[in-house]
Amino acid sequence: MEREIYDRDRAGVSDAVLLEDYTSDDVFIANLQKRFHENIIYTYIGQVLVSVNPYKELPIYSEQDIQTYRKKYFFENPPHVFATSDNAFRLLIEENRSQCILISGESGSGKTENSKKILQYIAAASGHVESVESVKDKLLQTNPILEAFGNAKTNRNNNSSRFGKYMDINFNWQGVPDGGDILNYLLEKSRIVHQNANERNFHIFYQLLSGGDEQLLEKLHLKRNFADYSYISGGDILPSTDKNLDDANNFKVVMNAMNTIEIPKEEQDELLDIVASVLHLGNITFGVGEKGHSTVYENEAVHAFANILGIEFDQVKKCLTHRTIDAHGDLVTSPLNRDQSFYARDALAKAMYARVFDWLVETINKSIHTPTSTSRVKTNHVLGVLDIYGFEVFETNTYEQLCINFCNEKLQQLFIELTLKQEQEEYLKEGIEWTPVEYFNNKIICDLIEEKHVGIISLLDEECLRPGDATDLTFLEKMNERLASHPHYIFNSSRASLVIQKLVHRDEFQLRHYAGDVKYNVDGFLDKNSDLLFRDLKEAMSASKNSIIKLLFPSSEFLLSRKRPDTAITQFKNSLNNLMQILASKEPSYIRCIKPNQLQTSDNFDFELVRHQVKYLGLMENLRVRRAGFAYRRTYDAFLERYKCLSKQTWPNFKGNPRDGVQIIANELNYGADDYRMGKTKVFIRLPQTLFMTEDAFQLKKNYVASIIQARWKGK
Ligand code: AOV
Ligand code: MG
Repeated sequence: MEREIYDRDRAGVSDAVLLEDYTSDDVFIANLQKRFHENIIYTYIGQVLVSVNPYKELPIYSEQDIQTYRKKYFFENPPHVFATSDNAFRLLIEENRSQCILISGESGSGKTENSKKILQYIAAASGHVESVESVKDKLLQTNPILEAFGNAKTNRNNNSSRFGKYMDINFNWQGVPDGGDILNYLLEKSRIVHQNANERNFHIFYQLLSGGDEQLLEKLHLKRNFADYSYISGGDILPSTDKNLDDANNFKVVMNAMNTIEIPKEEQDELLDIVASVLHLGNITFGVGEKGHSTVYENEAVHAFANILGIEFDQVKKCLTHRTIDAHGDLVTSPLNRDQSFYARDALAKAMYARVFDWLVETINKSIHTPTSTSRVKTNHVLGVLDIYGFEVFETNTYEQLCINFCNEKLQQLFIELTLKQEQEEYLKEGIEWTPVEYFNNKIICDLIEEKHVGIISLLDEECLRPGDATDLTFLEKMNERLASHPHYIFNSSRASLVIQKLVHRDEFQLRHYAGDVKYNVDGFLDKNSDLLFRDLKEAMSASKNSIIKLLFPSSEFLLSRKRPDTAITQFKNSLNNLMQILASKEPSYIRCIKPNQLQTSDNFDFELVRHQVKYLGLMENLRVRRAGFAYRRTYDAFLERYKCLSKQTWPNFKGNPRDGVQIIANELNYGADDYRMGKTKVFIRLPQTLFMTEDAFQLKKNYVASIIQARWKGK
């Protein structure tokens, strides 16, 4: 029998469900390691795909590979992201069930690369229809633009996505992609004004300076030297050989992508004006004038900033050194001190960039929206791909990690809802006897964070809105008081045990997340959550001649006395809950990505580092649940259709009840009594071996029949 593509056990086992000892993480990881060293990066846990980043180009993503996985069942080929893509694609097209693929894993584990492969697969597998080729191009070209503006070099990943992304791909009735829609989450905007050692700001700044031609740079009053700009010279400015950091070339790629997306030339120009103006803004500095009030140094940067954005020079100076408050209809202006001016400047830079990023996503969406978007809602022809930050535990964790880890709690909750609960319900519906699996339901942690009036988010918002002396520490005190008895909330107090007193500092609290304990330092929580931008800055921006900036800072924002906008974390919570609703309406597939080492090098598998991730991704729990249940199930009709050739009684057509036909095949192949169950409409198979054995018999038969036919032809 041909074993080229059928070689599932070349190294280790292709499905961890097959491991003898499925409770040991050592065994599980050793299997991943063995495969990794054979350049086999994909492994299943049932239908969950585990992917280990190879940190080198492997010849496994060609057009030929796409064809290998096209219209094949999971178990016919070795594990691959193309198999996951094909499975989702076919359930969507053939069974009209809308799908989503959820990709998670820590920074640098390969989420974004896998998400691109899914898109590549869908674009190639969905056939070539002239009228939609441009839509496919557009969908593919959204990546370089969003990466230029939303990705950066970090210590963990040279091309780290600093935002979460959910993308819907829409299909027309022929099963061809005809549009899409992107939702973005929580751009890490603090990066605009500060980068850690060896990290960089968002790629676009370096790309513009390296790739823009002389004329463009002159128009934008820019010099080619990174070190001249304070917002991008704090971290790493050394040239690199990584293609992700080939700034000059990537600038061309981005500008081409903008043309493909059909962003008009004038808007492209205005967009680059804004990028340049942020660089200039970072070079505006302040001195101390009369009475300790802040004054703007009149350097080139202030002029360039005012000039490029088309704002009066005096207004720029004034908005950076004053603050106006609306006191019940009376506008009261007071001068800022030097520190406050720097704060205002940085707040403006972050607001400008974050709003422009949102604008960019919206502009891309307009370009890729399906023309008949109303009819799309009615069909289930949508495949969503979620590429979002995994669980984070650093030396010091703060506001951003709380948001990210909260997001992971919500995804885990969804996983429980969708997979475990549904799984149990299906057994019930099909009348299959089954002992429910014990699993930890993390709803208690989600509630601890988000429950109205009593959760951490509510307490934080309360402190942000409380006038007077609210500080990060009063917020912490409030939590310590209100959440003291919660089993997942740990804090330092004189009554706490010595171990905890030593472990959790006075300015920290610890959460017992589903994936492990994380300590959070409260420093900066109130500030980041309030996300204040002084009125004077908004007013100046709304006066800009740059139409994008004008649009993003509408005068209504400060003229109409509106309700205070939601805090950052509340906005995040709302958008997450919206995402959960979208995902819950779809059938999920999971890709769990693992980073093999911290050095970003190939052929290097750090066992302990992987163990850490296996734990945080909850993979052993995944495996336990899979083993406890029936890994595969198929309707009687579908099973019989494929395997009817395996018994004389069912071949070529079985006239009776399909359930009886399946039973005949199970008997013929000597299925063990415990290997399968017959439900009301489906056959349930416990382990992949049984399925593989069935598939092997099928392949043998197929080859045998083919050889007979061939022999007959030759004989003629
Ligand atoms: P991430 O998306 O999970 O990190 P990426 O997908 O950006 O991680 O992967 C990081 C780098 O690893 C890429 O730039 C590639 O160099 C390499 N890589 C990943 N997957 C593959 C693959 N299948 N084949 C070859 N190289 C690969 V983050 O966005 O930081 O959380 O925020
Ligand atoms: Mg990424």
